[in-house]
Amino acid sequence: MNEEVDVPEPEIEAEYRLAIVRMPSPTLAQGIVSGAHEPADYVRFLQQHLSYTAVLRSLGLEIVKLPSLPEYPDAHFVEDTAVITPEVAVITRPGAEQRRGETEEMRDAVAELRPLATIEEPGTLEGGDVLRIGRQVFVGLSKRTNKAGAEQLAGILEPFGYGVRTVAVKNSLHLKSEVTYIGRDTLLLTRKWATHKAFARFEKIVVPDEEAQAANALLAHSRLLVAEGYPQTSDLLREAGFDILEIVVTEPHKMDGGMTCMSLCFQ
Ligand code: CIR
Repeated sequence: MNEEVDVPEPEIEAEYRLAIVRMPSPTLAQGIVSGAHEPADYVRFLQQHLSYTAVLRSLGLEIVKLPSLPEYPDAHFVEDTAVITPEVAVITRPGAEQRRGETEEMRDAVAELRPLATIEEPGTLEGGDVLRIGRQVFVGLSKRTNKAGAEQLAGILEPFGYGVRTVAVKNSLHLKSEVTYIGRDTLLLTRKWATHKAFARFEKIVVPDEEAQAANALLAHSRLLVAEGYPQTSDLLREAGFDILEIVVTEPHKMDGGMTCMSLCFQ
């Protein structure tokens, strides 16, 4: 695993064929929340999830829709359960113990699509901590993802030519809560990450402090899905020439999830 040195130039692809999503469960109000949010509303969540899925479909992605899992109230945040590259699907081992069982439910869905690898104990890893930009992979070491998990991921991906580098994530759920790749060699990120040396070589758009939740955006087919309700961020992106689609995600935000978290998009 590479801690300091730059890894190969990325080959970036965001032309996806498939998106795996999972229907939200009526139990979602029992999901994990970090702060004193108003609880997410199931019906509104469902509407927002359907709109999100419809947008991905309208961009040409085929949607694999998995059923809700009432025993796992956070299971619609499918991103955390697998890391999918063109070569392999890595089934994760969430640091949140109450989410661990979600991965077995994802294993079956991806087994036909890719060779499988698995993060094993004592490793923990959640997909929200994995920022893949072509063959360059940044792994956030957070409360959910530990060094053993990152090392296992590196051991799986490096033989395929990926460079894997860890970055410490403090005071935030996941790396991608703070930093996402939006195409054109550019990162959308919060101010505290803007000067991080790991990301020195990228162009950057820094979200205003009061719009920190807007940093999680999803690039798909040259369109950028961003959270609706963050006008300064949307203006910055439009001014920089990004083709944005604003999506309402008030309910996922109440559960600390966002745009990337609700799908696994891949070729
Ligand atoms: C959790 O705490 O695990 C969920 N409530 C939110 C997960 C969001 N996932 C993501 O950002 N990749």
